[in-house]
Amino acid sequence: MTKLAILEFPDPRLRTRAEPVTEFDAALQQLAENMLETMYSAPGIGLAATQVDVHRRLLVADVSQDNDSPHVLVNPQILTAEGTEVTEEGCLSVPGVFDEVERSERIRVRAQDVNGRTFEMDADGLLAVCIQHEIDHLNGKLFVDYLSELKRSKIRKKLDKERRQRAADAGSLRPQVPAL
Ligand code: GNR
Ligand code: NI
Repeated sequence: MTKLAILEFPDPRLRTRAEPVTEFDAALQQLAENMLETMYSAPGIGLAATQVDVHRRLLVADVSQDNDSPHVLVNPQILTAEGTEVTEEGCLSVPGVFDEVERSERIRVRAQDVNGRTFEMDADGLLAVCIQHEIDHLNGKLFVDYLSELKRSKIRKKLDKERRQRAADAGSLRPQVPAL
């Protein structure tokens, strides 16, 4: 098992529209396992392949308290959606940012499992929100796209600043060897 690196906003690769999965092989199974490990260790309740720079239609989710209800959805499609609800969302690709987004309250989803078998599931509450958030990722969309341009530009500046600070910290921590 391997923890994968997560792309961060405004990385343009997060804007890629993922292609359908067509090969249900050992590599896909390995990718799903690695995505679950990456999600659990983050920690997060969902992860789309797009976020780990794999542009295929695959997502994982687990909204349980005990991390014992993993869902793996390949080529997911929302069949029906009902109601609306507003949830405070966050995203592993937009660290430290939380804001309200309106989405459908209940959804019915058709997807394939890692072996290519088609199934349908109903979701509501946080799982419904999470699946909609992850399918957005597969379409190159981020939750911050639902916010105002002003908020988005503030978020971009905040993340840029944090990245610059991290880079500077890493530089000053590097052992300084005397020049020859
Ligand atoms: O961990 C996550 N929490 C979350 C909270 C509210 C709505 C959506 C999410 S998904 C997010 C993980 C993530 O970024 N998935 O793409
Ligand atoms: Ni996300």
